[in-house]
Amino acid sequence: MPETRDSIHDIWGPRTPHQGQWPTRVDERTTEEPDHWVQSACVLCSNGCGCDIGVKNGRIVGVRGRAVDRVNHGRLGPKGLHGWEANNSPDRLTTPLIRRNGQLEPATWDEAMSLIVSKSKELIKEHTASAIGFYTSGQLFIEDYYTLGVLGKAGLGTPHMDGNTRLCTATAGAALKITFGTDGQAGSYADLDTTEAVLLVGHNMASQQTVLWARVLDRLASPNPPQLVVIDPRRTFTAEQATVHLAPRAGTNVAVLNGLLHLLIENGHVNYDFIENHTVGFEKLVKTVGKWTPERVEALTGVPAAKLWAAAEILGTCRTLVSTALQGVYQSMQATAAAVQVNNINLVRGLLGSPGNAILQMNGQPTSQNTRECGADGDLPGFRNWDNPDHIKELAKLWNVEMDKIPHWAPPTHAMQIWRYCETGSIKMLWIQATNPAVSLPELDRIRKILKKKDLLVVVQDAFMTETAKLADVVLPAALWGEKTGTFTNTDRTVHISHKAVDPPGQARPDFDILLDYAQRMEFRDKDGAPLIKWTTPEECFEAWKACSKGRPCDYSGMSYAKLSEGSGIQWPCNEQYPDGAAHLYPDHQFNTHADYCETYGYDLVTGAEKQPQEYKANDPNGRAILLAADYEPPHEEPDEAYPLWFTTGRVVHHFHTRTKTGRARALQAAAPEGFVQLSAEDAARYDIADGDLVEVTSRRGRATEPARISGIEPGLVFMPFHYGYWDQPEDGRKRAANELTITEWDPVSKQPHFKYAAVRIRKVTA
Ligand SMILES: Nc1nc2c(c(=O)[nH]1)N[C@H]1C(S)=C(S)[C@@H](COP(=O)(O)OP(=O)(O)OC[C@H]3O[C@@H](n4cnc5c(=O)[nH]c(N)nc54)[C@H](O)[C@@H]3O)O[C@H]1N2
Ligand SMILES: Nc1nc2c(c(=O)[nH]1)N[C@H]1C(S)=C(S)[C@@H](COP(=O)(O)OP(=O)(O)OC[C@H]3O[C@@H](n4cnc5c(=O)[nH]c(N)nc54)[C@H](O)[C@@H]3O)O[C@H]1N2
Ligand code: SF4
Ligand SMILES: [Mo]
Repeated sequence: MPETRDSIHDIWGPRTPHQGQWPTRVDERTTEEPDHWVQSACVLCSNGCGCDIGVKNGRIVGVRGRAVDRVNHGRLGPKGLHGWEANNSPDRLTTPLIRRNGQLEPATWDEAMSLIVSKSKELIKEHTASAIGFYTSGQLFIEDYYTLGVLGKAGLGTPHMDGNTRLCTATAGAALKITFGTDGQAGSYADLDTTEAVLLVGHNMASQQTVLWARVLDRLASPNPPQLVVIDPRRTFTAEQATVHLAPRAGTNVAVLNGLLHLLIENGHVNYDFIENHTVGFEKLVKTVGKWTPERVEALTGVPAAKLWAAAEILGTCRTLVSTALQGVYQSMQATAAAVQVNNINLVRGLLGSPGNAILQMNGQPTSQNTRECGADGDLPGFRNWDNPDHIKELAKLWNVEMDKIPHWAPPTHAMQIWRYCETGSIKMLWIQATNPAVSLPELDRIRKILKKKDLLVVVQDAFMTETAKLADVVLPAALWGEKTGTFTNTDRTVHISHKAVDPPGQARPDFDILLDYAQRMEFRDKDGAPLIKWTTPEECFEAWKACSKGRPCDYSGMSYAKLSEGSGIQWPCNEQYPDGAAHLYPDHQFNTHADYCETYGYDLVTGAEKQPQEYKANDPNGRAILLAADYEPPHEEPDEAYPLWFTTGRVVHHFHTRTKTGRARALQAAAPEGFVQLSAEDAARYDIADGDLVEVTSRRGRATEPARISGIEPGLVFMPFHYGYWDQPEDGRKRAANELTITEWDPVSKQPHFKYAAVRIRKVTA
């Protein structure tokens, strides 16, 4: 059976050095010869690699990278090549389940949907739709999100809808809005093909977007390699390749980035023309970063002054620069404040909007961009501004409903607050879709308690019996990728279509069908009494979404299912001006900050308070980018005598999140069968811990026990991957999930929780 390469051991595959045009290499892995191939793209990270699904006798038997795809030029990584095996797992949910007398029992679709609908109607009657909350995902399709967004906002009228994207890319969205006026990535992956320098902040690209990293490795192997600056407290695969690796103390990103900005300005490595003509806020930035001399940065962060200088020299002298940020920024202290400083580095140098220049406030999940675009989270569809009545009016017109039906009297409720309302009892029905909060949210003991509450009806829509589904009142079996048709958008605005290749198992149904069924049974109407949801197929929904997006930055109006199926990935905006999509936003350095167009009127970075529209309009940036300064703030919980170590969490290359898929792909699970506690050699010696010893980690919120792994990490810091929940719990029954330990706190602006810091203590349990 063709397996073109061993991606489990050789993660990135053989080098194809390049400069300017990344060569094609088609990776394929099938377990049987397919009788046909179906066009799709991978959904196991935000990279969105184009692939074809191999089908034999109605079953998925493998995948093959699409040579013509603009994202991956044929390549696939270990998750992409193996993850599909989960579709065929015998563990798939095949029938709805309803909890009766404490037990989840098989039920018909009609019983399950009737129960959800009668509960919804009862709650609306007694408490208004505000008693209903949705906790959705970054892993569904555009068609699902848009349907959900419309039925939630114009059907039910509940403000309580957000996704696990709050844990993932809320900060990416916030940072882009704050600097450029609206969400949307200012650059393309292709910029990596020519750029002179790459800055990766809190982003372990080598493990987390393996195919994108292959693109970087191929540049590094070329005669004209880019310089690489990596900021990460751990010596990751990514950091190993760095020209300069800054390893700051966890939680000190703002100090390091301010130190870099200070050196850029002090050394005159800034583009004053650009700053003067295309930005606002430079003076305040100069003042704020001026305090962050290399010596002061070193004292606070542990980054040697000479290394900061070396990094600033690269960032200050390169003629093109691609900067990225991910969870080491978004889930760490001062998330939005730090992410915005990454934007500021490119801005003060004027490196934006042209080949080789990009700011990628990375996404993580395959479709989290779409949760934000379609308004299935705390955003409005089409990057509209909840505080701008004209934007609400546009939506009301589009959906043919009264303006007041659409909640806009306060910011949409963010996920952490939704969970709080469930805890306090004002939300009485929580519909969870394509996410596994009983493993992925902070402070799991609290989350389990909430899910078990008698006065909260929990609906879980998933393909597997997850830790969360086990605690649900109603379980809806969902079709997975490959079993349904839809579209989605990767980090660099590339939209792919994924066609249905096989039927879902048993009675499992596509999420789209489940949502339409709910809308129909709820009898949602527009203001003329016609059905609110006017589409019955994914393609019709895509057409409706195109109309909603037209004229907004994420303009899909020039795309169609046919066009997406002919090629292999189209970037938005795609419209009359850009019929084949645009590689760069802001080529003319005109940004989306006009008061009547922008997605936010801004925030106070320290308190998170949203600014008043009048305040923004009085100083309308009118198309200039906003250089927002932020000073360093110490964290609330710091190591002390009782909990003397820092704790941080993240990922490994072979697993995706709570492993519902990768844990069911034989070779991936075999490559990383269990979690670990990563320690520095210094700390291991101090606590008399050897590699492989079982170590108990305790925080103020819980404990978890895993084997020690002694390797490249800053002393004083302990790392655990968060992949290991309980569905395949080892015999000993010990608590092992990293999120037993994490803290219920979030960034004031983006409301993204702090998975990357907590104070802990450790002890050896057994050798
Ligand atoms: N293999 C694999 N790939 C994935 C995923 C997966 O689960 N597995 N998930 C996808 C998703 S949804 C996401 S969001 C992305 C996440 O991708 P990444 O953000 O790259 O992954 P993480 O491991 O969460 O965190 C990145 C790094 O942040 C560092 N870090 C921790 N604290 C700090 C800090 O204070 N400052 C700095 N500068 N760095 C810090 C950690 O050491 C870690 O190496 O990956 C996507 N790709
Ligand atoms: N400690 C710590 N915690 C973290 C993080 C961290 O770095 N550290 N990272 C956070 C981040 S960035 C993320 S993105 C989250 C991820 O956390 P989760 O979203 O909880 O993780 P997944 O395991 O991807 O859960 C997705 C679920 O959707 C199901 N599913 C997949 N496809 C479909 C579909 O098409 N339809 C339906 N209905 N279901 C489907 C899967 O079976 C799975 O149960 O975790 C967050 N939690
Ligand atoms: S890099 Fe991401 S999208 Fe590409 S194959 Fe790997 S998991 Fe899939
Ligand atoms: Mo994520």
